[in-house]
Amino acid sequence: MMSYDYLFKIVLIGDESTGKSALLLRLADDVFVDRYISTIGVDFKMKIIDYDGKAIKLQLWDTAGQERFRQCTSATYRGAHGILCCYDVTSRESFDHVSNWMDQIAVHSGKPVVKILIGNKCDRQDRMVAWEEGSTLAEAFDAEFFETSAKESINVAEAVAAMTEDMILEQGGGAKTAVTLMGTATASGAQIACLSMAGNEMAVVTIEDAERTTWAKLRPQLSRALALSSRKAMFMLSNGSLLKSEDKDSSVLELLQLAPRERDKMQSECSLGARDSAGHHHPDGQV
Ligand SMILES: Nc1nc2c(ncn2[C@@H]2O[C@H](COP(=O)(O)OP(=O)(O)OP(=O)(O)O)[C@@H](O)[C@H]2O)c(=O)[nH]1
Ligand SMILES: [Mg+2]
Repeated sequence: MMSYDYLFKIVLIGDESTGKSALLLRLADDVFVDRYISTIGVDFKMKIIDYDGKAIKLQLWDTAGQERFRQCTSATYRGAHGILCCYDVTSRESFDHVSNWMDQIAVHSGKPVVKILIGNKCDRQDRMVAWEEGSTLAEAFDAEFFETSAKESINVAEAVAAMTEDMILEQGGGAKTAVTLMGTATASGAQIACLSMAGNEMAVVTIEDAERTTWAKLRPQLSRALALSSRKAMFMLSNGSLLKSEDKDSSVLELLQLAPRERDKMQSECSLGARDSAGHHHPDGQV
């Protein structure tokens, strides 16, 4: 058997037909099946992923969304490190039920658990729930948010990478590395490049409308770069202050501290400092 550094239990929950089994299949076997076969009770798969040079073994529990299985599925929450709570972006009803599912987590999980809200089927044109609605709801439940498509393989691995990062943190691992976020304002928006300590460029995200793009929107886009670079990143603004959760709605321009009229010539830098195991912050990334 392959050895591993971490073992995490992840449970998929949410209304029936939101695509939990499809997400599981995409994650574990990288396939998609169009036919709907409603899950009976609980299904289970194992997957080993590489994260930050470590082998992470994921125990993936796929539960039935149907009401009649509720008692048996809620028993699987116990001992979970992470819970993926899914709705279907084409089903308003499944979105309205998210808060019930979140309440279930609070009742049954029994310890702090990493939660991710998933708006699945984002490939479909007939959506009923806007991205912003999902993002706002996720924040209310202190969960990260991703819109995914199990069908087109969009954001599925990214959501799990973000979850893995948080689960490792929960286990007490402090950040040991840091990356710098370089923001360059352009005439129409902004570009943000993630640079590692060694100076390798890891990701460049172009923002079309920097005034209206918020940090909360940007986070999923940067998560892959962050996942590659550090276990936990603390964002520091150019004036040295830490980015707090209240800042999440600030526009990228504000965060980069660029005055709109100056944005063509100015280059602003905000760095991702590192935190040592005692939680102290190291702006230069040296721990
Ligand atoms: N277009 C599209 N269809 C999807 C996606 N994910 C799942 N589906 C389809 O939606 C239907 C339901 O998917 P499942 O994964 O079985 O749903 P589930 O949440 O496991 O449902 P229960 O097991 O009953 O709780 C199937 O027909 C899937 O093919 C997606 O990302 N995009
Ligand atoms: Mg299923």
